[in-house]
This record gives sequence, structure tokens and C-alpha cells, in this order.
Amino acid sequence: MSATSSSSSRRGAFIVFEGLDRCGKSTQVDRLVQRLDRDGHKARLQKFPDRTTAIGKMIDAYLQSKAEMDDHAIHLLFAANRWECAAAIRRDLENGITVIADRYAFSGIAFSAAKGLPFEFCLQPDTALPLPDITLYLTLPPAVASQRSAFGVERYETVAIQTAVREQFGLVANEVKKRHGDGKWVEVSAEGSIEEVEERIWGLLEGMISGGVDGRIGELWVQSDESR
Ligand code: Z5A
Ligand code: MG
Repeated sequence: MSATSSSSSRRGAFIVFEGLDRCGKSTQVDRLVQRLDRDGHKARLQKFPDRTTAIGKMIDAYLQSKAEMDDHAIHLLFAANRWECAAAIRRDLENGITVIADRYAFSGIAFSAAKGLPFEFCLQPDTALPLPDITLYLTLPPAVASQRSAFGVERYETVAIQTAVREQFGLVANEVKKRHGDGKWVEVSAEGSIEEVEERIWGLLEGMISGGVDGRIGELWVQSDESR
């Protein structure tokens, strides 16, 4: 995180990157955080799952197929992993820090629902988590993603699962737009060079990041007066 700070009294922006496997989320969040750091803007990265916590270590073992777990149980652990980070996200946003998340509750729903868990069950445990100000959903044809390095190393990394997850992401997008407004979920093409995608993303985020965000931090899946 950069040592310099903005004098704005507005809070930091909460920006989430979502998308199918290998579409370039981690590459782009790293570049964005580095860019903001260079510009002297306070920003930090939050990865989900956060594999460093005790819960995160259980998730990591599951993803690497070193442990088996009931589908409901692993779903709740992913959500618990977000809840253990929620207070820090809220605090940082209030202190003017931009928080950039690499995946969030939307991956939680899409992956578990793709396995057959009821959509409503998947949505519930994340209710009232900090609401992202914007979620950028990076899109890339599954066949292109599967050609990228390390695809297939972890659980879920097959074209069939990714296709089912993509369908569920479509339902998640509808739910976000219905409950929180169209502007909260934006699709971005992840095709092209890393630099081209970076500029596309910067064009969408520049205003929100440099101006900060006005208003209180919303609650995920809880409709506020503004979004009704
Ligand atoms: N999961 C879940 O089930 N429930 C939950 O609640 C949550 C997650 C939060 C682990 O996630 C799994 O957990 C994930 C969902 C599930 N399973 N799947 N599938 P993860 O985020 O830790 O997964 P990952 O290992 O970081 O993979 P990823 O995030 O899917 O990849 P990515 O971050 O989108 O891509 P990348 O690492 O930036 O790029 C992939 C490669 O492509 C790399 O070699 C890059 O150099 C290259 N790349 C990137 N951009 C480009 C462009 N533009 N052109 C060419 N090459 C590129
Ligand atoms: Mg990643």
C-alpha cells in the first residue's frame, strides 16, 4: 500500500473482479494495485479465497484435492472466509483506501450452484457483507482460457465445469442488477493483450478511484432505498 494519501473525505471504492478461470483476474488486479501505488493512491488487494487464514488453509486443501468435504460445508467455509475479512474491508474503505478484491461472494454462488446446490442457499451466507461499488466481470471464451498456463491444476478447472459456472454467473449478474442496480455489474472483455485489457479496465475505473466514493457502504443482497 502506498504511504501517501488522498485528502478527500470521500471513502475508498470497493472494486471486485470476477470471471471464469484463467481469464486474467489476478494479472489485472495486480497491475491495478501497482498502478495506484505508483500514482500515490492508497489501495490494497484482497484475494478470495484468502488462503492464509485457518479457514483459508482448509479451503486450499480442498481446492488442491488434498481433502474432501461436503458441498454445503465447503460453501459455508468460503463464505466464512469472506466474513473474517469483512471488518477490515469496511474499515479500510472508511479510511479512504481503495480495496480491490480478486473474486468475492459471486464466485461462491456460481461455483456452488454449478455443483447443484440451490441458488437461494448459496446466496444466503454472504448476506450483508460489504457491497462492492462495482464488480467487473471479465469475459473470455472457455476454450481460450483452457489454453492458458496451469489450467486444470485445481478442482473445478475443466471446460465442462467452467461452462456450468458461466451459466450461473449469468444468474448472479441478474440478481446483482435487480437488487443493487445495473451499474454494479459490468462485463469487460478479457480478450487481447494484458496491456489492452488493463487500459480497458482503467477507462472504466479511473473516475471512481480518483474521485473516491460518496455515501455509506452498502450491504450485499440487502436492498437500500437508492437501489429500489
Ligand atoms: N471459489 C469457490 O468455489 N467459491 C468461492 O467462494 C471462491 C472461489 C471465492 C480458486 O480461485 C477456486 O476457488 C476457483 C473458484 C473457487 N476455482 N476455479 N476454477 P483462485 O482465484 O485462487 O484461482 P486461480 O488459481 O487464481 O485461477 P484464476 O483466478 O481463475 O485465474 P485468473 O486470476 O483469472 O488468471 P491469471 O492468473 O491472471 O492468468 C492466467 C494465465 O493467463 C497466466 O499465465 C497469465 O499470465 C495469462 N494471462 C493473463 N492475461 C492474459 C492476456 N490478456 N493474454 C494472454 N495471457 C494472459
Ligand atoms: Mg487468480
